[in-house]
Amino acid sequence: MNIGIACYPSVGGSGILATGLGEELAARGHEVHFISYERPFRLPLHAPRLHFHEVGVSDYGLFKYPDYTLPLSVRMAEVSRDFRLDVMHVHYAVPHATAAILARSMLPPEQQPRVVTTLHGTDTTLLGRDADYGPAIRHALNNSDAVTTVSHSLREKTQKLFSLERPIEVIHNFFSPRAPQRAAEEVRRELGVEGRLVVLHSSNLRPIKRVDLLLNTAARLRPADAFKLVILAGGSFEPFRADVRRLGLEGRVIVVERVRAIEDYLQIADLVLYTSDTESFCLSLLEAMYFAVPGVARHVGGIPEVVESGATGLLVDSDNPDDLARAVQELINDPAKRKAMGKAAQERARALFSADAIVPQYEALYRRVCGRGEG
Ligand code: GMT
Repeated sequence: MNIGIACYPSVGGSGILATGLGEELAARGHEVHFISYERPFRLPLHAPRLHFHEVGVSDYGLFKYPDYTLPLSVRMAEVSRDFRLDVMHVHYAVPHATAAILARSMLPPEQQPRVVTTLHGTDTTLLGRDADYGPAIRHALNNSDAVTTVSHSLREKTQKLFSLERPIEVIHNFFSPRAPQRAAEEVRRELGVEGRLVVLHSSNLRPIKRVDLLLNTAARLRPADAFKLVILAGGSFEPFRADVRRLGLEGRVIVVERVRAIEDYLQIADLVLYTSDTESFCLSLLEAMYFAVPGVARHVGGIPEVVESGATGLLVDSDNPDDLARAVQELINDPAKRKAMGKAAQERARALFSADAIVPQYEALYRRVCGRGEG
């Protein structure tokens, strides 16, 4: 099939998932066309059947705010027409779903691709609730040929919020780990964490991630010099420097920015810690599971669909740092338990959230919306 994929190209779960999906689809013989304002950062430069089409954004002086939706929809229509796309699969509704619906309506019926929209999280839970976005998102979802969410939890929230006239299908995320680019010892040396236990956190640091809670939890861990909290920051850490000082965490928190090869850091992690108020899935937890690293996280959103608490990690039903620290401490104090949970986490990731388990579900969906049988 000829498949278009629109996604955010920068570091972020929806873009990582979309890029991984495109690679897997190309490996399975499909022609895959990525459409975005920048090349997705994990997209290989040269790979058979993988193409990238850049969207130009105008800096026309009349505009107070640059517009992305219209040039995106024009590019989508061009790529659909020129490469005879069967499906346009958009990741994250805003603005991709709206642009795809507009692109489709610009084309004559025989050139129109089927539009599949995958909701990833805040496109429902934050923007969906925003009166300035909600009606446009609802319109785009109702006019998509299929809508998927990355967890049952997100499906429920989406149904409740939008009361769509159509079913929503759940297709969980997957991850295909790559080999680390650097040796573990080299990464440890770079970070200065030799001989220390590494607690890893990787996120865009937005308010929903609750970095305040992350730091307050870390400040309670003992002995204080036994661990380092390594934060892979997809956003500015500056607003949190004062918290680090106030909590006496200087020297124990290491911030790394602009990480491209997440695998380099996953290979040296002993556990991961996520304190978000909500996560539709938390792809970062799955990435860690692939490296046999157990996670501690809050029991929110779709996280319980990813982590089986007590078996492949520990989920905490509280936003109290004492409760979170107790769970982390349990894994710090008991290396055997940590190891066993990590191994179980890796097995669960491979069994439930591998490309082989998930990608055929998308292929079947594409075939169905194109009227090529149930798949
Ligand atoms: O929705 C977002 O905040 C952005 C999005 C992203 O692009 O990183 O994250 C969401 O999608 C990921 C991939 O499906 C999920 O793993 C994240 O849990 C989800 N974030 C939230 O729900 C807050």
